[in-house]
Amino acid sequence: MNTKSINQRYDEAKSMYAEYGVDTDKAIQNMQSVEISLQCWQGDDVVGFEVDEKGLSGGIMTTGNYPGKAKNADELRNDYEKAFSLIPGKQRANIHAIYLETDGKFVDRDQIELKYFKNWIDWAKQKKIALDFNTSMFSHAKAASGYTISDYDPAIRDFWIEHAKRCRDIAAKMGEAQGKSCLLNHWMPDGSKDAPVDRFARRKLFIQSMDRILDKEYSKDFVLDALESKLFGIGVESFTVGSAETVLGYAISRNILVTYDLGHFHPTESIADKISSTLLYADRLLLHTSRGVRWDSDHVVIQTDDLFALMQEVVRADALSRVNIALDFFDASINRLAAWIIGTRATQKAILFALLEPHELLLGKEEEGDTTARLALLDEFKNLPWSDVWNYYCEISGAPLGDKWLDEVKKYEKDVLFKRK
Ligand SMILES: [Mn+2]
Repeated sequence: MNTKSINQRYDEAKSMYAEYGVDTDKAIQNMQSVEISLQCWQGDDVVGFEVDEKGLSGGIMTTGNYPGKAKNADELRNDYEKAFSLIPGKQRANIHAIYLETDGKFVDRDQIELKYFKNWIDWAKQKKIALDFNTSMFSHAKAASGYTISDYDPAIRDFWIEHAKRCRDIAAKMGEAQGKSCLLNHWMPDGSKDAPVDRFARRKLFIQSMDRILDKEYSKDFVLDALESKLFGIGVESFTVGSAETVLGYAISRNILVTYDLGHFHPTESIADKISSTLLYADRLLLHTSRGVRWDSDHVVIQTDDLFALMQEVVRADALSRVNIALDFFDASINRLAAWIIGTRATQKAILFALLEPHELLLGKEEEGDTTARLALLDEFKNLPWSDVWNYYCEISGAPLGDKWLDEVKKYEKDVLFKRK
């Protein structure tokens, strides 16, 4: 499609939407203020740049061995830049604590400091993007029992509490440096393969430790703490300390954000339905877009009904300004930049689709009790030319249209990724 036909199609879409009372220009304007945080761990299969005493580095379980993954922070940042250039709008970079740069020196998790993230901060400043941050409570000898902040051993708990406190300090300084709050997500894998006899004890330890982590007050202008629940994981099938209820109750009572990950709930449980219920009690939410497939919570997010329903609920609640949105998945079986781009563009499309919904019209039908019209229109509206609005948004943002980004990724793969040792 050339620019002329993109503009022409947009003009037609604009008048079609106007018939239903929707202003497409305004929807695009709203899109421009949405930042999606891209997870660094998709770029290198959650390995990170830690150096242990023997000079080795660890990693979490990923599947796939697609060639060309980033082996150091410079490569990862280059990959990020390429991906950002193929996505409309301005996004953020989401860094895990294990992506520190220590110049070959062993620095344990309870010793991390801001200086090890200086390159990330300088890079973000130069690229005019914001950073988000995450505690890394996995792939470590002190997480071997399956528990971190709810371990029965106080020394283990102290170690991870110190890690998280340092992460908060780093995140607050990142936020201060970028003039925008840094979102710090707290997730820990604590749980067990088989059912414990004392769930209560673990959860009490969990909240006591979290209270110690959050003890120091930081301005929310610098750091926003979020706590993420999970249903289960591999090897943690029967009991997760940070279950949905544990985390929701904690987050609401401590006035921090709760994180809803699309892959962390029962397969038929609607995360969309949680938006309006949670926002009655919380100021803000963090959303992790992902895609659960059977027992895996971390497939690349695509345009599923779940994703569309989630963003519809956010927009219908007029809550775009009350949510932070981040990707959370890792797939080592496909091109890693493509994974970022597919996931971000799918998430953006779901938001744009929601922004283009003829909301007033549907609301009128609902208030009149005309549920027939509500259902009929909701289904018909799926076929309005929202992809013409998307293409126009890509065009004015300087991002590739349709599948054109894939050619760029293939070229980068040939020129850069496949040449990596
Ligand atoms: Mn997540």
